[in-house]
Amino acid sequence: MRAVAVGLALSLLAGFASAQSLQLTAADGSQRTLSAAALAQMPHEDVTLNDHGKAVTFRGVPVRALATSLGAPEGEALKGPALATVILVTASDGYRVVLGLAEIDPGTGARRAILADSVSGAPLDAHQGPFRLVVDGDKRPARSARNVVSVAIKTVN
Ligand SMILES: Nc1nc2c(c(=O)[nH]1)N[C@H]1C(S)=C(S)[C@@H](COP(=O)(O)O)O[C@H]1N2
Ligand SMILES: [Mo]
Repeated sequence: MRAVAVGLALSLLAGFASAQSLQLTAADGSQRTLSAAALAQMPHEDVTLNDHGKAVTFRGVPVRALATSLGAPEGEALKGPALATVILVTASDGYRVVLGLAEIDPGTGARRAILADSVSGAPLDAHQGPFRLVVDGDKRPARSARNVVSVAIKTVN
């Protein structure tokens, strides 16, 4: 009975820990976990979401910086076959959004996109957090995946 209670407590803790971290997949297929605390230490930028006509400014880590840390090509290397590189963002409910790497590269498409971890100075609530994708300039919030759980670099075949 006691063992069951301890097991239950441990699995609840593990569930909480996984909800507060991101699963990352690098260009070479290797995987690692990034905690919310580690994400919070990375440089942040503000991006405003057009939420059905209402402007809401989020703060988060540029997706380009995450992609760079995962070995995605950058600078002069971002041409030829590298232009088939995409970033797959997946949420806890299975909602998926793909961004083309060149689209968000500052030297190419220069569209700013962040993985937001706060809004108005406060962490994101359970409805949308702990992480939400926010793409600058989108006319509607459809690409703004809430409850993001993983970010993966992929190459389209
Ligand atoms: N995880 C997840 N994110 C999502 C969606 C979803 O179904 N699941 N819907 C998208 C769409 S179509 C919109 S309009 C907004 C809606 O966010 P809201 O429910 O907070 O208004 O979230 C976007 N992000
Ligand atoms: Mo929507």
